[in-house]
Amino acid sequence: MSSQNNTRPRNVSNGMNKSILVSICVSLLLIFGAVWFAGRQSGPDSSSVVSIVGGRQLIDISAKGGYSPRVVVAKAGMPTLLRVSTRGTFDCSASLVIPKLRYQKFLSSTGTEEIPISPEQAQGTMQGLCSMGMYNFRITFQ
Ligand SMILES: [Cu+2]
Repeated sequence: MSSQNNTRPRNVSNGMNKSILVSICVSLLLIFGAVWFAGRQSGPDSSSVVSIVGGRQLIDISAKGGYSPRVVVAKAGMPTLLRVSTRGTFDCSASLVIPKLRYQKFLSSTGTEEIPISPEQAQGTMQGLCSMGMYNFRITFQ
C-alpha cells in the first residue's frame, strides 16, 4: 500500500530521491547478502556436532533452510543418536528423509527429533535429505 505512495511523483527532485533510494536498497541488499553468505559458510563444523556421552554417540544437526553441518564424520559401529533440531523451520528441510534408516517424517517447526542409529546401521555413508531432495546432509561413519 505504501509503495503506491512512493511511486507517485511528488516534486521535481523525485527522480533523484528515487535513485538514492534505489542505491540504498542495493547496498542494503549487498550487506544482508554478505552477512547471510558469511553466516552460511561459518556454520558448525563436523567435529563440533559429534560427541560421545556414556558410550553413546550423539550427532546434532540443525534443519532450517537446509541442514547444518552438511558433512559429518562420526565413529562407525557405535550406538548413535541423531538429533535433528528445528527452530522456526517452515521450509521443506523439516520434511526429513533418511533412506538408509527408512525414516521419513515431517518434523515440527521447532523442536528436536531424536533418531536412533544402531551400531549395525552406523556404517559407511548415511544420507539425509528433504523430501524434495533439494537439501541434504551426509554422515560418514569411519
Ligand atoms: Cu526440499
